Amino acid sequence: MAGREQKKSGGGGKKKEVKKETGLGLSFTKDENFGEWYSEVVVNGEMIEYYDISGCYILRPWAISIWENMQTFFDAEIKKMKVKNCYFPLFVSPGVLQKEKDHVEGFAPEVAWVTKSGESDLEVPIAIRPTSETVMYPYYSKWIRGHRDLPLKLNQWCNVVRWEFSHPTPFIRSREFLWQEGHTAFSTKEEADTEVLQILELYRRIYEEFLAIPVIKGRKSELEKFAGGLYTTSVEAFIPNTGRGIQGATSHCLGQNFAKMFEINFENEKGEKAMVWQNSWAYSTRTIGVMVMVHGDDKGLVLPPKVAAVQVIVIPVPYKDADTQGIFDACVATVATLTEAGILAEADLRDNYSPGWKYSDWEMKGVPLRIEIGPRDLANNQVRAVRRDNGAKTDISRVFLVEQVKGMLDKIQQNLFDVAKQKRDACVEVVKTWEEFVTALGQKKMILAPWCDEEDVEKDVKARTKGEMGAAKSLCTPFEQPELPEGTKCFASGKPAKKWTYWGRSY
Ligand code: 87F
Repeated sequence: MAGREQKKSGGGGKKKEVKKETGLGLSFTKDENFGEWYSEVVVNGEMIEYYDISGCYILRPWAISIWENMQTFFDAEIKKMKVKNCYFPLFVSPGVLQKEKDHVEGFAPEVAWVTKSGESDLEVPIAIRPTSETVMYPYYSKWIRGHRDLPLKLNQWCNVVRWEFSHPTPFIRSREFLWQEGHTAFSTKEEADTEVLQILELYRRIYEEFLAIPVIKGRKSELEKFAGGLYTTSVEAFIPNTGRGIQGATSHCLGQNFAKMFEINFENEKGEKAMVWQNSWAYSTRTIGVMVMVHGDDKGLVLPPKVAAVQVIVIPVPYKDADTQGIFDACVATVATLTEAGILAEADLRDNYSPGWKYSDWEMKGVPLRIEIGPRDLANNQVRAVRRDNGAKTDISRVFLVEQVKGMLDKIQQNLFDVAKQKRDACVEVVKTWEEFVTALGQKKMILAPWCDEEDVEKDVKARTKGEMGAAKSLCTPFEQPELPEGTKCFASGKPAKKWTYWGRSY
């Protein structure tokens, strides 16, 4: 495998026997060696091909189609909110990047630079955008003059580059990734505050309604927020196998920090000079990685029907001297009927593979529903449907094909969410004391604890939990707060607790 980062395999990395003659099947299990399992699933499921630059991956059509399904939803929703799409350049001049020193400072090592064209050095090196604040905001300053120019709501679908040095993982941590970045400016803080939550709700829907992954909406701590902004909200997911939280998407209120730096001013209704209030928000191809980690199993990918490029795969099961042509015709007719009804269906009519081989192949690719048609099905005017999520087999009369398949796809979508939520909830531990916290952390839990909300205390938690597996940090303070009884103490400092906050190791 060219360019594949070789991980030192630790304990429990036993390779399973691979079916030699077919090359199908995974050699690692999700529970025994999650890291290797993940790498193998994204490659064998045809989402990713490894590339010869570390941290860069080829996104194959199977992955891009999932991205596009989410994009279609999100793009339509933000257009309803009057957000307009645009495109700003990939390159950033060093002057403008440095202008905004404070926020770039911590990120500087991750900025990639172009220093040459051909053999000659560029007069001034040019940065590649890691995010587009410094690219866009000088033009916001130019375009915004009076209150009638507001709100200004722009979004772009693009790639960004962050030259990460920690261990790269397809979709989850890559040096180049795809995202949307929204950048909006308002005359009042109230409008900005409202939009932050509207966008966060769209991110929740992407995860919960499309990817069938439960997330927690909340606010980031002062230490974990985007340092350039006023406050950061996020949706947080959890990966039970690794016991790590993962930030799913962020919606920031930037306040007036960037307006100050970039002089984004306007004349308000009273004719006075005022500064705009800004937001920025993004979700990225990381979403796809979370989906693979949460739903995938030992047979490969498991795709939620709402994002799958193929929802139903129809496979002929010919038998000796049975009516092979009749079976093939029934497969084609089944696909036509489903397609007509708006269901994404395909037939696998390849004659150089056995039905069993095809089953494994489409299971690896995570197609939600398989329809098998054999001689008995043909005789009874029925098909056999097999669910990818739980393996359940049902015989369906071809008379009720469309409604039954639609119903099953809905059930699969719901079941994936329910099972994921059940597993996530089983990993949540409510703790009150430091001892309980440490124990729960050792058990790979996502921990809900009463906290004094002080930055130094979070730093202290990080320091006290430092180790091979990485330190614990706050994930978010959920908007949905359980009752906090009077007199409850902070789990880490013993001071009066202000909020319930989620803690854990994270990606
Ligand atoms: C890496 C290098 C340089 C993250 C970076 O979250 C700068 C940055 O500003 C950087 N990594 N960030 C924060 C990005 C904040 C914000 N940008 C717009 C978002 C949403 C979309």
